[in-house]
Amino acid sequence: MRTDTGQVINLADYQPTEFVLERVDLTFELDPTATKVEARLIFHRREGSDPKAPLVLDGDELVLSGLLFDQTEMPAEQYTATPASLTVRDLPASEPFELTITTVINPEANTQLMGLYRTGGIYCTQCEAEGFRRITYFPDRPDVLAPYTVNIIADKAANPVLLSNGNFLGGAGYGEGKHFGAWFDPHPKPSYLFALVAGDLGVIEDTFTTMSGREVALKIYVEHGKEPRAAYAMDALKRSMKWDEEVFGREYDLEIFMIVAVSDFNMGAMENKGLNVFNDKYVLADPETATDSDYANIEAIIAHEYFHNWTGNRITCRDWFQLCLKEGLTVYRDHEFSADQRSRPVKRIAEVRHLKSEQFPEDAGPLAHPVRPTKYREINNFYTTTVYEKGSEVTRMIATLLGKDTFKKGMDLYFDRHDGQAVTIEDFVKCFEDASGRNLAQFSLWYHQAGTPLITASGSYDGAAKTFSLSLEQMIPATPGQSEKKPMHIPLNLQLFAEDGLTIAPASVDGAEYAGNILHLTKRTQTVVFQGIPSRPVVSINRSFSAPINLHFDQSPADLALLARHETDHFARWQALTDLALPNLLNAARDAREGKAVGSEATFVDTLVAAAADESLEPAFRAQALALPSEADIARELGGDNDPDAIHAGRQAVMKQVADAGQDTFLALYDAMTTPGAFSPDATSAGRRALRNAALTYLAYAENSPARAKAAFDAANNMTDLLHALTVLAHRFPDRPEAFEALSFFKDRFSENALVLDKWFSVQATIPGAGTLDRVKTLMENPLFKRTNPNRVRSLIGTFAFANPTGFGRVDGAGYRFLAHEILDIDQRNPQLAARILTSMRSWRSLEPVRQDHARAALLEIERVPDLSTDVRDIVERTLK
Ligand code: 0A1
Ligand code: ZN
Repeated sequence: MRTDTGQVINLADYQPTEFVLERVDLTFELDPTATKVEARLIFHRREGSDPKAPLVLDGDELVLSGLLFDQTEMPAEQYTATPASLTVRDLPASEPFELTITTVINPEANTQLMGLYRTGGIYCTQCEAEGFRRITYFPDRPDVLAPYTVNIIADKAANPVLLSNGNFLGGAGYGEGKHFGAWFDPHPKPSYLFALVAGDLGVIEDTFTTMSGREVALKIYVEHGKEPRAAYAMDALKRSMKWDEEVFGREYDLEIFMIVAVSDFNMGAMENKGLNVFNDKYVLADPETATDSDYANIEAIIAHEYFHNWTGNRITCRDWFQLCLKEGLTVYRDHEFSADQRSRPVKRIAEVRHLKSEQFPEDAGPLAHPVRPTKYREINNFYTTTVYEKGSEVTRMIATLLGKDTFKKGMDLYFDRHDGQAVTIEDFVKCFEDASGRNLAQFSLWYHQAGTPLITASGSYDGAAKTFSLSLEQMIPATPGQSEKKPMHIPLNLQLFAEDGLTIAPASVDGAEYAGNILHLTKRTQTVVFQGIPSRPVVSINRSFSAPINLHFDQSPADLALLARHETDHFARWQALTDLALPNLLNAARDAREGKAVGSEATFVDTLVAAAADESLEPAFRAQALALPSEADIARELGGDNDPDAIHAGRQAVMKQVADAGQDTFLALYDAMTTPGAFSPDATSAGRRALRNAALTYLAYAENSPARAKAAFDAANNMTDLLHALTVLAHRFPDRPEAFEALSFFKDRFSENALVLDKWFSVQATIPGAGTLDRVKTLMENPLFKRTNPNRVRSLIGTFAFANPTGFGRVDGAGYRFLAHEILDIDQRNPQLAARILTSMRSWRSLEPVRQDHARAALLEIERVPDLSTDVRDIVERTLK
């Protein structure tokens, strides 16, 4: 394990390499414990660079077993090799030279899952961000681009499939029982996009004809027997390829596009050129084993990785500080794809829910960092929701500010200008400035200032003057390393409504640029005056969530109810319903803490139940409306001194009140929202299932009995319904035999399916209450719990820590101590996984004092350990700061 070096990398220190890499030729002789890697690298010294400078290559736990210079052995005094670097001196001043580097690595022993490792009997690589240096010594940084040739030699019976990036050159037998395959990738790429896969795999095949008429072979490799479960992924891939041509004008650029699904993977998936490697969770699906949200995730992640071919691969990052250049943009692209494939407002609601529940807490806590950071200690810890999701929101704001056509012009310019390059955020933004003629300097603060802006708004209507004044103030909270913030350029989609629900168009607007519904907020405080307003308006601010901000705007329940009924933007309708719900949930948490009875406002309850029954609204929207803000959402809104038990009790009470008030509606929906006929994962059917299941949740509160959920469990013919019924039983009636029996039936039925077993672990990890910790510990003793499988570890330990506020956050601190213990154990094998799960502690300072003390003690227990990985050391120290 690479333990902490404590080195901080600064953006300001960026320098191009001294040497230019021209070509890479790799030969792998695969062996489970001793794979020989021969890397032939052709370099020349960069023009104008120091003619005496040595060549320094990166390594990580490497042992050099041979070094040739232009095919002859290199004298020992000319180089120094350590596990972490290879330094070569006295190299030619200008002419190209070839180094042949031989290393021997042990894939079987690679439990970090970075570099070349083994999973389910196959060889697989993961090189982003700095995994290639675990394979061979290399200038392992994203601004070193070269074409690669890859030769793979392996035992033929065990590894009939030999894959790498690019186009297949050919293969043949290679001595006794062995064979080889050769691949060439003509597109210069950085090492983080290298991939190799070898083993015995099943495959499904298809083709795609590109916009210029080229036929591309499409292959998805899975474990034998799982081929039928890859069909949906293939369909999503073809739709992604088509969409990228139609919407972004991007055509695929190799003869073949491959996806491999593996069961041990640290993240969701990886966009290696021409050879995407996926966590099998995001490839495999069938109605019996995958939920509607699994299908939606597969569609989104297949698209995301495919879209990286242009945004990430053809144009890549100059350095890792620019990670959002590829990630923020590609998330934006996959969001737009899903919005086009499904319901745009429902997709937007889901995105914003995710952003608020994951990114907002990150931005408000000790791990807050800018979308484009300026320093890091461990780059693996920067694959964050800030870089991804807030990065996507920043791209979305550029599109909002410029308008669709100009945004498209800017994107086209970006693809033209920077194809084949490794670039920066400044290069990206410049394309939009050039395409639009707009100065985006102030807007760029979104990349550089961390923290979620808070906008406080207040309005006043002058009936005599027929004007409506809106005062807006922006405040960007202090974040680690950034105490002072400048005002930002914030695009607010805004619309005025009359009391009858119709839109009002102002005659003119003073005090801010306002065009196409977008109000440009640029100053710390700004008063905007809308002229020619015939009656007191109801204002809808930040429609479609045009800016990722917190908004404080005191609106009466009656005004919110009007927006919930009449807003033409359905995202804003959902927002109004949420704004109606929130004060009730906050009060309920306060009342529960003080032992008072909880009561909900009639306007809120009635409006919510009416929305649920409103047949003019799509079912998926109604299901989103019924899913009240989560306990984590409530905690975030409360802001501090949080007591998870009180938040839970308060929310339960509100759920019960809504359930009682809407019982007839929920019964009617439960009966009506069936999906007869064969299962289809399409958005409309999924929406009906979501609404029916939301009704079931409320009915369990109203009826206070497991009977209906038990019947639903028995009748379910797809995983969405089955898992929902199981969750209702386990979470609402954990001590009843119905719950126990359903859990045991579920486990027996799916004991052979790892992805479904993950769900079984997660359902139990999220049972509310202090008793769940013991349940989690017992589950860890179950032979089905596999410590070496990241999905399994996340499904039990990760889910418990991230998604069970009352169980994990029990008042005696045992949950935090348990986590500390497990993090130290996981860190021994897989630092990335350990560090990621540890980020579940990011909001510890917003707990009430007793829990805070326990949380701090648990963090200190981790910090005290001397041989932590860099990954965990970095997270624990920043979390404690
Ligand atoms: N670039 C990938 C995410 C990714 C990052 C690091 C990894 O290392 C374990 C793996 C994948 C994406 O955005 O999909
Ligand atoms: Zn990505």
